[in-house]
This record gives sequence, C-alpha cells and structure tokens, in this order.
Amino acid sequence: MSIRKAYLIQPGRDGAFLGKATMAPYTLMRLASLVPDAVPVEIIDEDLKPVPFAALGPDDLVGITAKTLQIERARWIAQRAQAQGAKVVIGGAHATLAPDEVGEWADSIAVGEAYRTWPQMIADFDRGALQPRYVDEEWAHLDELAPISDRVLAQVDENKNYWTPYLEITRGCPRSCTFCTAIRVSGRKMRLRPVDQVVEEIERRGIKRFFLTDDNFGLNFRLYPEYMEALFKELRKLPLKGWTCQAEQLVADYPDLLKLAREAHMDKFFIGFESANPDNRRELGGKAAGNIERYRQVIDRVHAAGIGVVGLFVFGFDGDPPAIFQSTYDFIRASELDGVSITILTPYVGTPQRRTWIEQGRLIPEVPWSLYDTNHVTYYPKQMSPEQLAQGYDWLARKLYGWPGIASRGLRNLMRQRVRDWPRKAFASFSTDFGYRLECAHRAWVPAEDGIGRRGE
Ligand code: B12
Ligand code: SF4
Repeated sequence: MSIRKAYLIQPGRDGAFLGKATMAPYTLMRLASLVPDAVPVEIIDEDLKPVPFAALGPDDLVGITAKTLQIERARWIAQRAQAQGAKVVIGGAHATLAPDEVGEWADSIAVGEAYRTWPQMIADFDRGALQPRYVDEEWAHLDELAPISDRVLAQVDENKNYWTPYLEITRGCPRSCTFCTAIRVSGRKMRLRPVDQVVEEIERRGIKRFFLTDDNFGLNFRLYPEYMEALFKELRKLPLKGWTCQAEQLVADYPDLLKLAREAHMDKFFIGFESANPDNRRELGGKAAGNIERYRQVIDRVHAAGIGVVGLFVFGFDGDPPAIFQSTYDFIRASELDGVSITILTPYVGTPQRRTWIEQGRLIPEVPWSLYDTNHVTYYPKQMSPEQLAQGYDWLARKLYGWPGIASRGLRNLMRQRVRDWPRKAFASFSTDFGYRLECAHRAWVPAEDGIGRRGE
C-alpha cells in the first residue's frame, strides 16, 4: 500500500464566531509540517468545516488530536473514518495520559510529543506496517523543530480564519501542582527555542498577535533571565500588536524584565493565583499560597510596568468551603484585574489529584469525558455537595461574565493604555473575558451521542 493522503483533524466544539474560530490548530500545523512534501496533507478544523468522510479511503491516514474533553468526539470521527477503510491515529493529551483506553478503538496511538514518531507512522503506514502504539517521551530539543511549512500556512490562513494564533517559545514545567498534567504532557525540564527561530517563525507567519502555548512562560524570568532578555530585545523590534502568555506570580519580582516585556509588546500575563484560600497551598506546587496581600502586590507591580493581569482561579479544593465563591468575588471586585478565568478543579487521568480521589472513592461515576472541561463537577468535593460547587460556580460566572463585569474590566484595561494605542488594544481589552463568557455557556451542555454537547442558553 502507498499513502494517498494524510488528514489531520481537530475535533469541533465551539464553532465559529463572526466567521472565525477561536482555537487555531497550532498542534496540527506543526505535525502537518512533518509530512513529506510528496504526500498531500489537509488540516480539518471541525469548528470551520466538516470532515469529508465520503472522500476517505483505505489509502488515507487520519490523525486526530484530542484533549480529554474531545476524546468522545475523536472516537465518533474515528469510527466513521474507519468505516471508509481509512486508518486512524490518535494523539494529544488524552492518548498520552490514557493510552490503553484509546488503544481499544484507534488503529494507532501517539503517546507524547510525536516529533519523531509521526514521521515514522507515515512511513510505516506507507509500507502497510502501522504499529498500534508509538511512544515519544524523550522531550525533543526545541531547536530541532521543523519550521511550519509554507504549504501549511497557505492552507490554514490563520490570520483570516482565527481570532488568535498560537506560538510555542518554551515548553515544560518543573512545578508539581497536584491537579496538573503538564509534567506528563510536556516534561519537567523547561526547554527553550532559539530566539532567532522564534523571530523567523513570527515573521514568516505574519502574525501580529498571539497566545503562547508555553505551560509556564513566566517561570523563565527566574530560570533563564538572560534568555528572556535576549528574546524581549528581539521581539521589541517586530511590529506586533500584542501577545499574551501563562505565568506565575514571581514575574512581579523582576521589574527590569517586566519593562523589557512591555517594550516587546506583551499585553497580558495569565497568572495562576489558583485560589484565594490559604488552606489549599499544599495542592499548588509552591507557586501560590492563597495570600491575598501578595496577589495585590503582584497585580500592582505588573500594572506598574504597563502589562495587564488575567487572574486564574480554581474552585473545589478540599480546603474550599461554600463561602469561597463570595470571598473570591470580593477579592476580584476590589482588585484591578484585567480579566478573570474561573474553573472547577478537574481530576484528569495521570494526576496525583485523580489517584487520591480514586483511593477515597470520590469520583462521580460515569461522567463522560466531554464534561471534563473544567466547568463541570466530576467528583465529590470535601466541604460541599457537587450541587453546591456547581451552583457557586454558576453564581460567580454570572457575576463575572455578565456584560457589566466584562465592560468594567475591559474599560479599566483600555484606560491604562496610551490613547494613541486604543485602536490597536481595544480588541485585546475585551476579548479575554468574552471568550470565558462563551466557555461558561457550556455549563448548560447535554452531551450527545456524537460526543459534541449542545450549547445551552
Ligand atoms: C495552548 C493550550 C490551550 C489553548 C488551545 C490550544 C489548542 N489549539 O487546542 C487554550 C488556551 C484555548 C486551551 C484551552 C483549554 N485547555 Co489547554 N492547553 C494548552 C497547552 C498550554 C499547550 C498545548 C499546545 O498547543 N502545545 C503545543 C503543541 C505543538 O503541542 P501539543 O498540542 O502538546 O501536541 C503535541 C503532542 O501532544 C502530539 N500530538 C498532539 N496531537 C496529536 C495528534 C496526532 C495524530 C499525533 C501523531 C500527535 C499528536 O504531538 C504534538 C507535537 O509535539 C497545554 C499544555 C501542554 N503543554 O500541552 C494545555 C492543555 C492541553 N489544556 C488543557 C485543558 C484542561 C484545557 C481546557 C479544558 C481548560 C482550561 N480551562 O483551560 C480548555 C479546553 C478548550 C477546548 N475546547 O479544547 C490540559 C489538557 C488535559 C487533558 N487531559 O485533556 C492541558 C494538558 C494543560 C494542563 N496543564 O493540564 N488550552
Ligand atoms: S505551575 Fe502551572 S503548568 Fe506548572 S504544574 Fe502548576 S499548574 Fe501545571
């Protein structure tokens, strides 16, 4: 057999908004760039177009990427592709964390990063010898990444079809927060891409704003300050409109790097405060301690450098009483945060959190993976009932993502910018909270047989 075509699919969930989708298929763009030139490759983002099942045949290789919440949809797609005779490979966080489960229905699975194994899979399929499992957990050096190819860029047309492109600069996190899968998915060692390659990629893609896929970009302020300085000095030369990244509070302790980051067009840090409750500090891997005074100081210092702060909070830790929603709301309202993300603690496969709760018999049985989306309750909390957790979350979401909340935080952010920058910055000032508002609308989901829930009112 020889391969006719490779399809790479991102399962859908949110659809498009004003003709553009939110989640650019960066993962698939990197993987598609590893497909040999002689093999046609097509990226299909289900949020933008349907999978052309009728066109699939036995000489086609279908690769699907899936986080846990997308895995039922991935299976639904896989079964239809397999019915056409195509072979299906599943990769991404869920296949990496739960390979045996996925291996029951996929023809092959990619555990880990796949920079080495995906080309091997294509070659093996081409000679009719696709193996059931490929493991790549050696954590490739990021200076060896294949550039995103021009044929992939032309096909995806990310600036036209997506609200925010993604970019990877570093990868990994040495912290050990009990609820996080980053260690298994990205490795404990922080890896860095050479600055010249980052700049080359931004220029060739023609992206003017982006969100970093880095697990904990901010930690590099402490780990690799020279690298950050060199990176910021190069980025400030580019005509960027703004960019955002995930970070932890320690960035506030590096005023010189913050200043450089601002000059490099950084708009906002998404900072994992995680909890406004000091009783939860054990679960937070040493990066947050529920210390409200420190949170305020961090926000002030980052603002002083001209950069915005989106605060990330998780609810449902064992130390959380029902009053946690009101107390967190009080903190947020009094704070100067530019955006807020609230999520419900979710015990993903492979986390210490899940292991503990299995031992304690605290997972709610038969919750579909599609509800492992961090806005549904999947376990029995310690100090409240699942209903109280869900209701508290809904109450807070309505408070935060109602139009008055979004408008006041967005305006506050805009007022911090220079007036001449308003046209450039207006989008970023409101888009983050608006995105979270859409995400929370999934609360009214009812999972359907095809693995796609239906967005409620
Ligand atoms: C960027 C990012 C996002 C972006 C979206 C990116 C996207 N297009 O999907 C945003 C901010 C929107 C997002 C949202 C969410 N995310 Co997120 N996200 C990430 C992050 C930080 C980086 C992912 C990334 O793009 N990496 C760079 C690309 C190049 O690598 P990659 O995706 O890992 O893919 C590699 C391998 O996995 C493999 N691979 C992947 N797919 C395939 C397919 C095939 C066929 C093959 C062969 C190989 C393969 O090869 C790739 C190249 O090495 C990861 C953490 C991490 N480090 O993985 C979390 C992560 C994937 N997200 C996670 C979660 C929980 C979420 C949310 C549910 C929750 C939330 N509140 O944020 C939502 C869900 C949104 C949704 N509808 O899917 C979890 C997933 C856990 C799980 N078991 O599913 C992760 C692992 C974070 C964590 N700390 O636990 N996320
Ligand atoms: S600091 Fe962030 S990326 Fe690192 S383990 Fe904790 S939650 Fe995960």
